[in-house]
Amino acid sequence: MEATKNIDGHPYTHYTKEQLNDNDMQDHARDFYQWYDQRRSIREFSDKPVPKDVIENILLAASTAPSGAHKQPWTFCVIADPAIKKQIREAAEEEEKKSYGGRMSDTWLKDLEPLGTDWQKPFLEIAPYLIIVFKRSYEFDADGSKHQNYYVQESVGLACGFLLSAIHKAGLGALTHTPSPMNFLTKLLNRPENEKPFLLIPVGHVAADCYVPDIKRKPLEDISVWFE
Ligand code: IYR
Repeated sequence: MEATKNIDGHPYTHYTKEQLNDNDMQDHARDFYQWYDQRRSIREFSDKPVPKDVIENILLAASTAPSGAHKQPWTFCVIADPAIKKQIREAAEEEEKKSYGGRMSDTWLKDLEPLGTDWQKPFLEIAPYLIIVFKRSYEFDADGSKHQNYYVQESVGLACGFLLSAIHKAGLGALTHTPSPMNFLTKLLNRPENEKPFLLIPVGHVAADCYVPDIKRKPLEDISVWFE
């Protein structure tokens, strides 16, 4: 067995994966679900510092997500600077004030009531890190022409899922925050025109006195249809 191979003029590397017996597989799948089920979106963060290399590894884990034609169409901006966090909070609250004050429909506001959200976003200054995920719709080729990326929404969504998993694994909490519209982040962080903000994710330790809504996840029969 060769470790590497050339197929149709392209390099390939041999890939193996540990096979589990059915018992171990059942244990792993159940344990993973039960561990995942403990993840919650939080809005109450501790300001306790988090080592920088933890965030670096969380980003590396996110970047292992599959992406259309392996274009990896994401950029993660990491904000620890209190002055920038303050600017982000102020700009986000300005948008949210307008959203909660009339831009969101009554049905939407009613749907949010059990989550207890409002226009105020103190966690944007309290959480030690803000990760702002940008999607890259296209790239600039060396000659300056544009090269479209593929399935950008799906790819970046997957990377964000991986990111949230890595945050959970590190014992930290996060919120998938979507101040709307988010284009103030492009300006504030001086991002190039091919990047658009996708999600704003505060990351940090869960506050000692944190409460989350007592909401339930849908049971398997409501989320799956089986054709056997
Ligand atoms: N972006 C607002 C409103 C909001 C919208 C949804 I959908 C949520 O699940 C939660 C909040 C905010 O972040 O408050």
